[in-house]
Amino acid sequence: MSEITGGKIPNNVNLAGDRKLQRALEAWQPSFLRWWQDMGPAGFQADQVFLRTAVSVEPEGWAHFDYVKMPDYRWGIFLADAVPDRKIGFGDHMGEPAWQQIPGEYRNALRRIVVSQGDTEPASVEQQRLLGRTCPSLYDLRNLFQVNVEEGRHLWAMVYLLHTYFGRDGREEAEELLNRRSGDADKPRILGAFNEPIEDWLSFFMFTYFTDRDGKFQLLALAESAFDPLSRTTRFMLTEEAHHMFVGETGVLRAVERTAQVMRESGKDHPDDLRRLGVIDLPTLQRYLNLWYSLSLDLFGGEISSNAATSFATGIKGRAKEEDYPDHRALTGTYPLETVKEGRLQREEVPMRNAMNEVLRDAYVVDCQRGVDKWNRALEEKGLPFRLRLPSRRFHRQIGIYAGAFADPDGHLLSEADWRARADAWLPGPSDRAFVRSLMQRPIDQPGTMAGWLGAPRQGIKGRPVDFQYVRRAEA
Ligand code: BYC
Ligand code: FE
Ligand code: FE
Repeated sequence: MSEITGGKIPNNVNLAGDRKLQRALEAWQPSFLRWWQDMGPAGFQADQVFLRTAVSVEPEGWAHFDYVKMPDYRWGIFLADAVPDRKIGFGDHMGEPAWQQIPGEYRNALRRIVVSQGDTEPASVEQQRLLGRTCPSLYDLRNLFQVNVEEGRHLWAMVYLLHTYFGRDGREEAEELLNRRSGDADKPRILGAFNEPIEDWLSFFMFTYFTDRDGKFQLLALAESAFDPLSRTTRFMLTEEAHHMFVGETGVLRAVERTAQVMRESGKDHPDDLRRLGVIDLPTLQRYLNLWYSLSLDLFGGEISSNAATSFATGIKGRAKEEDYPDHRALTGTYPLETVKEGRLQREEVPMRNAMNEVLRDAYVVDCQRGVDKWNRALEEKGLPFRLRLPSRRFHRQIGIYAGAFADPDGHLLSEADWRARADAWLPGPSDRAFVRSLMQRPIDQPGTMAGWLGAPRQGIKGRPVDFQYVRRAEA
């Protein structure tokens, strides 16, 4: 059963029963709030936002919806209910009791993973901090802030683990999580995609579709962890994550629908004509998709990884939905990979444990395709022949075996010169970005009104209508 104790930090971990830990987290809290004021959504901290707050882990009723000023949001610490007598489900320790404390020999490896996970959460808030100024509707503005406050809570989730289980090192890492900055030359965030700018709402929707979905799969893999507090923490984080991906999927869908509608009404399909009509042409949507998909593929790490093998062997990190796999030790068998040797593709059999990053990426790719299919159904319904698609996983990679190669979206290898000559057709260039930004010059802040490039959502939030006042401006 979960129970919420009052006090400064809402939680179901009986913080009041551990005064030392409670003091340490209460000392970190002002630093977090300072970071939120400096790096959280710029210009909206005094406004009342209709937000969901996690208040327990009960499947029915874990969330409370109401107006709140973001700095007053109740960021809490919640672990999913314990599974009684939970056993380790994979790797060399399979069948042994799950760990309630960290075995000393695995401390560094676990800390690295918790820190990498924790680092992405504030990074995404930093990346998105200026978007409110150009929101396409109040409904979307509210969704942006919902995502932002929950990424803030995910940071709390990892800081709880660092403070509780990693001693002084953990406390230092918790401070550092507030000191790195997305895109900073000297103190960047740890993983690649979290240093890329998100300057427009199309990027935001692509990010929440593709990059938050990396979050889903990493969290699913960590939910299998032998380290039980990590498993319980990530299981509850996944509950919130679903909404972030919904924001991305429906955001891209609404952009596609609006463009398709204008294409039908005007009978035009040339990008220049559509741009003049104020909507995002489909090839530009495809280029943004190519960018955020490839950046997100990189987040899974190298295809061949001894780190991944060690994480699996030790029980630190499993596969998504480990119970669906027949063999939980993965000591036999290989994974067939197409590697690049001297500019050519070549098949290589990799020991299964060393391919665990790729196994997780496979599950991710399948999940990504589902939304793309929905976007394409919207085009089909309008009788339009254009189809969006996921590029090859060899395209535009910066991590792993394809990092030095140059592949087109079909996965064919090219010379660097050929690739560069054609990259403008595949990835957003300066003129694409300038055009997309030109559609987003000011906030659309009348309830129910949508920017011209974006369709209306099917329904509002928590039974409220689409034209509900989701954000009440302080000065209005
Ligand atoms: N950028 O063996 P390798 C989310 C490093 S998203 C820069 O290939 P390994 C969210 C790697 O650290 C989910 N560096 O990979 C979404 C290693 O460094 P060292 C985030 C990278 O170790 C939206 C070296 O390259 N959670 O929650 O298996 C909004 C070789 O490593 C990158 C996690 O990622 C990269 N992309 O690591 C908000 C889970 N990739 O050891 C939130 C935690 C690899 O040589 N992290 N490197 O210094 C992990 O499980 C693993 O560390 C990785 C793969 C998935 C990152
Ligand atoms: Fe998150
Ligand atoms: Fe998220």
